[in-house]
Amino acid sequence: MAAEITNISYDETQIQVLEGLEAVRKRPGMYIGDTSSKGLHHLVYEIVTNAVDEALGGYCKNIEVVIYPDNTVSVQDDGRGIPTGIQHQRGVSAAEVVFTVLHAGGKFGGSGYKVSGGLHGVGASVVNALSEWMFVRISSDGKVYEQRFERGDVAEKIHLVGDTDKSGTFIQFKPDYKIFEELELNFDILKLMLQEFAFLTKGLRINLTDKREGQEKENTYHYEGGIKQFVQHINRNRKPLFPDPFYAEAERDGVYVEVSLQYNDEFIENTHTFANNVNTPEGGTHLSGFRSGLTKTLNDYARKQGMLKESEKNLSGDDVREGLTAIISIKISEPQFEGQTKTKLGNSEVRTAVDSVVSEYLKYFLEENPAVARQIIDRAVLAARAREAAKKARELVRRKSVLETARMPGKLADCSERDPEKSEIFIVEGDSAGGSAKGARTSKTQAILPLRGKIMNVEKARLDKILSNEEIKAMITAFGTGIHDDFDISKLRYNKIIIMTDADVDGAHIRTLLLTFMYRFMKQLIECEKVYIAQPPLFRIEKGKNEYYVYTDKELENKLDEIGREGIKPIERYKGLGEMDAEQLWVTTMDPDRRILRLVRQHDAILADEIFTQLMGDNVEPRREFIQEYAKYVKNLDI
Ligand code: TTJ
Repeated sequence: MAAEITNISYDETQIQVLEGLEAVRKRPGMYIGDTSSKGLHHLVYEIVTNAVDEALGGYCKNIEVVIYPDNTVSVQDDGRGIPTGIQHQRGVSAAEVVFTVLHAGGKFGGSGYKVSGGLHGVGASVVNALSEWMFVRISSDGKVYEQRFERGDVAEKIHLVGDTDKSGTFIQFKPDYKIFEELELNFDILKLMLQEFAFLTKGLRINLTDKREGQEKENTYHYEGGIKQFVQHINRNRKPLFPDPFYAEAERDGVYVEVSLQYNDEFIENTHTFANNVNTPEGGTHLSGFRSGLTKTLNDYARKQGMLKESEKNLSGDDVREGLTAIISIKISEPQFEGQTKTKLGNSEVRTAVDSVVSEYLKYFLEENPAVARQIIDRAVLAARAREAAKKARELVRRKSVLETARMPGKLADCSERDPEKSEIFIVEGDSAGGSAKGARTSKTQAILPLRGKIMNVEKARLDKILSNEEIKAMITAFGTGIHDDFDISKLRYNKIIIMTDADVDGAHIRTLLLTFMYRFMKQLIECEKVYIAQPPLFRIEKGKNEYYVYTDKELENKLDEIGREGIKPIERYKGLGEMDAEQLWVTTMDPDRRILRLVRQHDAILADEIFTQLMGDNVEPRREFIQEYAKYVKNLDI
C-alpha cells in the first residue's frame, strides 16, 4: 500500500510540513483571505478544486455539490478516491495527511500538469481546520472508508464501513461559527464559481443542489465546448458578429493553451484570463501574449487583403479589442502569481506560448472564414476612427486628474477633510434626496454627490460619449482615480463610496447602472472593497415615546412581535429617501455609528452586469427567462 502511495507522489518531497493547523485557526485570514462571506465561500472553492483536479486528470466526470438546511456543504466526485493506505512517513493514512497536514498537496493532473494554484490552493487541511466538523467518505478498490474530524483534529480514525463497486470521494463539512462572521451560503456565489469551473473543464458535469427550506433549487453545469461555450454564455444577451466563436487549443513548451473569442456589437471588452483554473483579474503574461498575437494577426491579415492601405496606420490594440469577448485559459506546472492580490501571472514562457498559439490558429481561422474576417476588420477600422475622438475626451479627464488643481464638479458638496482614509462620499439619487443628505451629513468627513435621474448605460456607448456624460464625469472627477488602464487606487479621494438610492425598483435600477459603471471602468474599486450600498429603512414604528426604524419586512414582523402591536401609531412606510427629513436620514442611514452598509462584492457586480445585460439587451427571450426566474422573488418588478 505504502509503495503505491509513494508512486503517486505522496512522498516526502511533495508533502511539506510547514505549520500545524492551529496556525490556521489563529490567523484564518492568512489562508483564506478573510472570515466574511468571501472566506466562507472560499472553503467550498478549496474543496471543489480538489475534485476538479481529479477531473483534469481525466479520472472524474461528475461533481455534486449540496447545500443542506443546517448550512453544511458536501462535495462529491466520482474520481479514484483519495488514497486510504498508510503513508509510511507518518504512519497514518494518506487521506488523513491530506486533511490534517498543511500544504499536503501532491496533486497531479493526469495530463502531466501539476495543477495547483500556489497560494490559491491552500488545501483541504485549511478547510478542515476551519470547520466545526468534517466528514469524509472514500470509495476505492471495492471498499468504502469513512473518517471524521472536529476543528481539524481527528475525531474518528479512518475505518472500513462496507463494499462498493464505485469509486469517488465525498466530503461534508460545517464551517466553524467560532471563526466565521457569516455562515449563510449564497447559492448565486456558488453557482458562479461552479459554472466557471465547468466552463474551464470541458466535459465535466457539476451539479449544485440547495436543500434549504423555501429555496430548494438544482442546477447542472456541463459544457462539452468548454471555454467556447463560456464565450457564448457571456455574449448570450448580446449580438454576436458571427455565431461560432474562434477556438484554439494547443501545447507550446510545456504550456497548455486554450483561447476562444467572439465579437459583439457593443464597445466594451470582456476578456477573462485563467491560469490553472485560477482567475487572474490582474492579467499577466497570458493576457499580454494574447493581446500581441491578436493585434499582430489582424493587422497582418488586413494588410494582406488590402483592407488597410499602405498610407494607413496599424489598427491599435484598443481598436481590435472593441466589442471583444475572450477567454484565455492556460495550464502550467509551476505557475508564478504576482501582483497586489497575487492574481497576475508572471511566467514569461507563457507570453510566447499564447502569442504563438493565437497567431497561428487565428491566421488560419481568418483565412478559412473570410466573411467573418472582413466583419472583424471593418469593425476595428470603425473603432480606429472613433478612437481619435475618444482619445481627446479621455485626455481631458486624464489631464484633470493629473493636475492637482482638478476642479471638482459643481454639484459635489465635498468634505473638508483632506485625508482620504477619513473621508467618504455618498452618491445620492435625485436632487431632493441630495438636499436632505447635504443637510444631514457631517461635512468634515462626508461628501455628497447628487445624481440627476438615471445614469447612462455604459455598455452601449463609446468612450467619448460616455466621458461627455455629466454624471459620469462628476463621479470620475470626485473619485480622483481615473479609469481603465489609467486607474490608480492610490489617488482615491475617499475611503468609502456609498451608493444611496431609494428602496424601490427605480432605485434598484440606478444602483445597477452605477455598479455596472464601476465594474466596467473602475473594477479595482470593487476588488479593493471600497464600494458600499446604504440601507435606508423601509418602515418607521412609533409607540409611546419610542420610535423604531426597520429595514426589512421580516424585521418589521419581528419588531412588532417584540414590542407588541397595541398602542402603536400607524406604521410609516418609506417609499423614497426624499420622504425623510435630514435628521431622519442621518439617524437611519448616514450616521456611521448607527447605519447599516452593505459591502459590494465582486459577485454583486458580476450579477448586476448579468441582470443588466439580460434586462437591457435587445433580445426578448433572455429577458423573459429572467423575469420568469426572478418573478417569484421580486414583488413589484414593473418591467
Ligand atoms: C491521488 O492519486 C491517487 C488517486 O487519487 C488521487 C486523489 O487524491 N484523487 C482525488 C482527491 N479525487 N478526489 C479528491 C478529492 C475530492 C474532494 C471533493 C475533496 C478532496 C480534498 C479531494
